[in-house]
Amino acid sequence: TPRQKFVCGNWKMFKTTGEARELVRALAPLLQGAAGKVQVAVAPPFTALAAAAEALRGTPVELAAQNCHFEPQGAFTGEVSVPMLADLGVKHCIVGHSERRQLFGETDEGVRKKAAALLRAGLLPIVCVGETLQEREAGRTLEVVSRQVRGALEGLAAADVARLTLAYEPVWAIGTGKTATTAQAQEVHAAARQLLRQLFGAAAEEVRIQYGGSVKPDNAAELMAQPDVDGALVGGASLKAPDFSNIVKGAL
Ligand code: G2H
Repeated sequence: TPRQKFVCGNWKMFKTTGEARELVRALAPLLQGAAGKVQVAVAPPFTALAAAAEALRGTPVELAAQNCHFEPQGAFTGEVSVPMLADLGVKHCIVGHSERRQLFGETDEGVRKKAAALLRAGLLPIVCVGETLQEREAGRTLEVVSRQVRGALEGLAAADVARLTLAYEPVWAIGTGKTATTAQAQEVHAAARQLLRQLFGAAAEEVRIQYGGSVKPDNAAELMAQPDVDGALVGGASLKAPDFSNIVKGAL
């Protein structure tokens, strides 16, 4: 399948505007060769999006946000809408990250509304799913991931689903230094794609499925060599330009 690999850096709650500019400037030259063959994006916090957009101008690296609200505007104190993100040049948006699900009460239904709002506006959702350690140990991984995929995507048109990215991030591998083995990742990615085939037919072949959870320069290439691992969502290692660029090169 000719799915282009897609690597996105999730900066989480790190980097002021000045630090964001600095990181983008360090990153751009390192990625010259690879971006173009691999789709690359960075997701700074809201406050650094404008500065990052400016620093990214003229580079092949794309801009992503980490969250959004599903209404275009309104009395939603503290929230940021999809049109506001589009206005800054944001192309992708992470939705349903496990930190948002666990720490901020985000539900499958909320994730679905956000994904739909992004697609309506022409932005591209990166929809995160993944099981906890307790769920994995209880043998419930595929059941949990299926519920999350259905919950986030059911009701969407196949043509829209084809444009989005799914990110499989086992919660026990996030920021812990524990990475899923390539076999563990491939098993879940293949099951997720099979479910997408059932729900959306041929569109499933176009959906990129990223792996996330302690992706590092030394495990990225092997993970992304799996047939259903189409890229990576990178947290900690995306905050250092050489590490992130080496991860991107692992997709080549
Ligand atoms: C998972 C990942 C990025 P890290 O949250 O989304 O973070 O690579 O630090 O485990």
